Amino acid sequence: MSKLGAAHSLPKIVNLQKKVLKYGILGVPFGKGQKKDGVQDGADAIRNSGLLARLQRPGCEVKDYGNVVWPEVQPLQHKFNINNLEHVAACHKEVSRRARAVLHESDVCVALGGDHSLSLGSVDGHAAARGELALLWVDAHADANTPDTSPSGSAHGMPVSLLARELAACWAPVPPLGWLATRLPAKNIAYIGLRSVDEYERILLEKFNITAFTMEDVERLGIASVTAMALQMIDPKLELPLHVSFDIDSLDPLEAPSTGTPVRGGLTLREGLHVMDEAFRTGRLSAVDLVEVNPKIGDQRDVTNTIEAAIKILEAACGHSRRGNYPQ
Ligand SMILES: [Mn+2]
Repeated sequence: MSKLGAAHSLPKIVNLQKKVLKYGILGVPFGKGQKKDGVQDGADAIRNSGLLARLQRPGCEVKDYGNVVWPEVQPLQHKFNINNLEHVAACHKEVSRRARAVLHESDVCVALGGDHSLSLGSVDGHAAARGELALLWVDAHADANTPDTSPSGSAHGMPVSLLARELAACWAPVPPLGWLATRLPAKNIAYIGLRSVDEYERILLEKFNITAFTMEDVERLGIASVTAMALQMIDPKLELPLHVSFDIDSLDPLEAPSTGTPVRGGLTLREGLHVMDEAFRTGRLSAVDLVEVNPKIGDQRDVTNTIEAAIKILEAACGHSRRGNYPQ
């Protein structure tokens, strides 16, 4: 069998790691983009399980920037099918500002959720700091409803439609979200892990030709091919900053049960780790979202398993290799 050093990408990692990479952690204790109590406590629950100490390694410096704090909001009369719109808009405007600031001092911004609506802010802040991005959305769901097509009105099911340039024509301007400047080309977006796609989302993904590897594709092609193709398609010239938005519900509920909208038949933790390992190995990973961990769902064992899975994914984002790392 192959020796440890014979694997294809190992020498490249050594080159990349001549530089010490700085990671900034930003907690987003926000859950009003969905309906279940508890997800707002996800960031602190992950931190309190020893996250920072776990992520540190030679070649990787991790700084905690604390939790995002956003201004009090007044209830808003509006016609949009976005629940808690005033809170969503106020929080993620601040997430955007903070993520941008973190990226001025760090190589990588890690946004810890909180629900997936926070990616409105983290992607916007990332784009403000670094320009055009490639976005890899790892999720059981497409999160691509527009305010008009959303069955629930929950903002965590809408961020992709609100961030994608071509989809902007599909929703009327929402004044409280006027700060949201990012319009990512649809060709820069790919999904991995889909298995619960709403009818109108299906139409939008097809219409705008958004790269989507569902669980069926993972089944047929394997996670290694799917990941390589996704990264290639969103950034064919291998030059763009990479944003990985990782919803813990992409993992199978047997691996990560404490989440608000679990769907059976998902990625194994090993498959999730592979995606993040490869994202790190591009050398262009500059933002990660880890969202939808809800420590109020399930029993203690469920919560522990879910947090542990989240930390393992974040370790991979920090370059912890299952092959072992070299000393600096
Ligand atoms: Mn999601």
